[in-house]
This record gives sequence, C-alpha cells and structure tokens, in this order.
Amino acid sequence: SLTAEPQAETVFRSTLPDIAIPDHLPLHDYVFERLADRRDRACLIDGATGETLTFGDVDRLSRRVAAGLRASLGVRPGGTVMLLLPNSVEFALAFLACSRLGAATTTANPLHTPPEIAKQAAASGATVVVTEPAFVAKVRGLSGVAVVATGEGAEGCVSFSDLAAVDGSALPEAAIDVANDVVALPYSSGTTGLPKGVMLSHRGLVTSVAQVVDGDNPNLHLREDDVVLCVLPMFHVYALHSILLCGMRAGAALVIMKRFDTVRMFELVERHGITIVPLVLPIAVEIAKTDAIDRHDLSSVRMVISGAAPMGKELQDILRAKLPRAVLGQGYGMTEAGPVLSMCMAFAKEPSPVKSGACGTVVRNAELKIIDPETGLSLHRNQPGEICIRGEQIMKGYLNNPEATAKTIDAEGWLHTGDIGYVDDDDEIFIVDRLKELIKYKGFQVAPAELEAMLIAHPGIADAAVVPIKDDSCGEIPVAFVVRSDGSEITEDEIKQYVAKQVVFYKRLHKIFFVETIPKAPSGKILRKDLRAKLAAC
Ligand code: 4UU
Repeated sequence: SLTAEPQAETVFRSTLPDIAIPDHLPLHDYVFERLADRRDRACLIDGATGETLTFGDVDRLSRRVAAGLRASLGVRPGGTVMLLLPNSVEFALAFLACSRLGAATTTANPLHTPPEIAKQAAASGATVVVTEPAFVAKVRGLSGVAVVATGEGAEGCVSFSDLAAVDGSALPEAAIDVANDVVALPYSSGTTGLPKGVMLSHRGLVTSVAQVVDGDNPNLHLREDDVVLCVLPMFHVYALHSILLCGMRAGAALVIMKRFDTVRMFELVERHGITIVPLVLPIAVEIAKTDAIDRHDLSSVRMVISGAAPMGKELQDILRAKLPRAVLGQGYGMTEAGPVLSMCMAFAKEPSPVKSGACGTVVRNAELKIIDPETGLSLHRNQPGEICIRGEQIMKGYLNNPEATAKTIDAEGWLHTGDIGYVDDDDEIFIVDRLKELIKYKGFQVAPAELEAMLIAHPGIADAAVVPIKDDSCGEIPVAFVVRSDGSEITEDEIKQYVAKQVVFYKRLHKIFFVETIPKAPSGKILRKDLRAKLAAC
C-alpha cells in the first residue's frame, strides 16, 4: 500500500506486575509512612560510635533541623541547600529536613575543590551549605551563602546542633506540589557536556523507591529486620536512593560508614549483623583479593548489590565463592533516570534466577526500549542498542537548561541513557558499551568536556580530548590526548599537575598522549571512538 504502517515499538516491561504507587505524598511522608509501627526500631547507626537513632528520633530530629533551617537561615519552599558532607547522621537529617521544608538538596563530594564547589553552589542557587569543620575553609569565600557546620567549634558558622535544638513541633506544614517541586538536585553530566543539576521531584523519587522496594513481591526485598551497610557515599544518587531512602521506606536499619576500609567493614558486618551490602566495583575488588575475609564471620550477609559501573562475570564469580550465603546481583542506575532503571530479580521476595554479568530487569511501572542509535527505531531482544526508559520516576529535566533536557528526554517522554545494551530472552539487561562521553572512575562521574575545557584554557595546549581506558579495579581511568600549541614544550607531568590542582581526585588524568591533531567529525565533534580504539591497540 502507499500509506506506511507506523512501526510497532518493542517495549520491555518488568516481569513483576505494576503496583499502585502513592502520587500524593511528599518524599519524607512517604518514607515515614509506617512510622507509628517503627518508632522504637533502629534507623541510623553511626558505624564509628555505635550510636543509634530510632525511626522516632530521626522523625523528631529532622523536624527540628527543618525548623532550625527555616528560623535561623530562612530556608523556604523552593529554596536550595547544599550538602557537602561525608556519610553521617547529619546528612540524612538535613536531607529529610529540606524535604519537609519543600526545599531542594543539592549534594556534592566534600573532597571537591573550592572552584568545583563554588560552581555547583552558584548554579544550583544554594543559599545554605551544610558541611563539616574540616571543609569549612572550602566554602568560606562563597558569597550569599550561609555555612552550617557539624561537630564543634567551626568559627563563623551556624552549628548543626543549634539547628537541631530548635523546637520542631511548631514547624508549619509546607505546601508541596509533589509532581513539580524538586527535592533532590544531584549534578550529572548526562550524555554530553558539563555537569548539570538533575531535578528529581518528590513524586519522581517516591516512584523510584516504590518501584524497587514496594509491592507484595518487591523487586529489592528489604525487610524490617535487615541491616544495610552504608559505605557508598550518600551524596551520590546510588546510596541516596537505594540505601538511605529504600532502607528507611522498608524499615531497615542503616550502618553508616564514613570512609571505606576493608577490615573495618568486615568488623561492622560482624558487630551489627549486616545483611545487605551495596557496593561498587573497587570494593568488590578489595573483597575478592583480601585474605582478611577468612578471619571474619560474614555469614549474616544475605544480599550483595553492585551498581554504578559494569561488573564482569569473573569478578562476580569470585565474590560468589567468597560469600556463598549471599545472593549477588546488580542494579543499573543513572542520576537522570530517577535513578534506577533495572534491578536484579534474584533480590525479589519471590526471586527468579539471574545470569552473572546481567544488570537486572527493568523496574515495574516503567517502560524500557532499545533503539538503533542511527535510526531511532526500536530493536528486538538480543539486539544491542541505546537503552531508553520512560516512567513517572525519571527527572523533570536539567535545572535552567531546556536544551540539554530536550536532548535527553524526547517528545514522547523517553529518556535516552547513552548506554548501549540489550535485553535477553529472560528479560535480563546486559550493558555492553557506552555511546556517551561519560567516564566512570570507581563509579564516580568524570565529564570529559570539563577536563577538555580546562586543558584548552592552558596557553601551552592547542587542543585536547579526554577518554577512558579500562582498569580492573577502578573500572575506567581518564587519560588525555593533547596537541601542544606552537612552541610549547609542556610536559606530561606539568599537565597532570595543572589538572590535579583544580579537580577532585577521581578526575585526575593518569596519562597524557601527545599528538599532532585530535580526530574530529566535520561537525567538530571529537571522534572518541577512534581515540578509544587507538588506546585499545597499544
Ligand atoms: C554498568 O551510577 C549511577 C547510579 C547507579 C545506581 C543507582 C541505584 C545503581 C544501582 C542502584 O540501585 O548514576 P550515574 O548518573 O552516576 O551514572 C550513570 C551511568 C549509567 O548511564 C551507566 O553508564 O553509570 C553506568 N552504570 C552502569 N554500568 C550504572 N549502573 C551500571 C551497571 N552496569 N550496573
């Protein structure tokens, strides 16, 4: 016929049925929904001191901190607070407090450099930074920003404990528009360019948490008697969502660890009977190679979750042998996706078998498709292409950046991840490559565009491109191809130092290759694939 039939799309769904997800509750009310039954149960345990806050304590203290932020620092609905904190009870309290106020929390790694912090503080419109005394010097210079410090005696700062001493009972209930008000504003570079504020609404995050831990047969079955290790940084969306929020919603206790140490981690597992261990590749590598594991009883661990970067079959098999009582699997997330796209079905209440190397099955109440990156047409099972996801959980968009938003979420509401993967005959997702520029070092995002701009700003450098090379324990490490400017004799070490001074540790360049030109498409776009191929060949 002359009229072309519209092509039917191949859309993948969870093997679990959809459920009713609350669409009216602000995030804090959702995670505290069953507070009445849990008031006296442990919620947050400080790994260093063993100090425990119950759900009742966390509810009460987060109200107080909210009242304090409002009364002393003028935080109002629509406002933004930056958390520059390592894992701590204060992180959780401040996050929940902002949610109560109808304010957004933007999170950053406290190891970021002052310029990195200043950029995010300004772009996000933060009026308050909550940090530790050790990092106060990094934020002193920010204009128009009040600084709150935890602990003792940070001069010129509002003390966190004073905020928490404010009477929370008189806190007015903020009028929150759950569909539109932003509760979390993490920064991500997405598929291209510089880091951007990712607007996650109350409804978005409620949906994402519910997709994972709610329902009669939750995809990630966390129970009230579970004890979840929180060593992954809460400022990254993986821990914020899948540890803090999912843990609280499910009524589990969290053991908070400030910095990773293999033996300390094993000790905490034994002391608290930790049952759930969410981790990233470098931690998995540590567990796989240490003998210390034989001197500790880790039999309480029933689930090990890996995410944020690929984990190969070999490593998964070693871990499985070391922790024979634990179910091991992966979650696949992306900040913009809200964040979870898929979760291992072996973690479900009624589990199904999974394959090593798979990163889960699409979450319930969502649609996933695989498209041909060239034509945009959807592909069938076992055919690799760009992974796209649609659902109530995805971001509202990038803050103040409608162009970047439109490039990531199309007119039909599909979020394009920039990841290349396929869905197999059992609905399991395998990620095989990345279309986007993003580099992941130990699960942390490195945006090539940010480093390239920095490199090109140096007078000794005419052009530059930053690409990843594979690494067994870090996943990927950033390296640069550099074209020296005329007459420049800049050395590899000088370039590394120049960058290292300006960025957080995981964005440092590990190797510089001097070249005559950077391969580019006629559009000016760097041909990253060519550079990656060049590296793979040497
Ligand atoms: C291969 O990494 C994250 C979020 C991870 C996460 C969250 C909740 C994992 C499990 C969970 O429960 O977010 P971003 O924005 O820092 O990085 C997103 C990118 C993805 O697009 C993909 O390229 O990180 C990569 N990635 C993975 N790659 C994330 N998870 C995986 C994975 N395998 N399991």
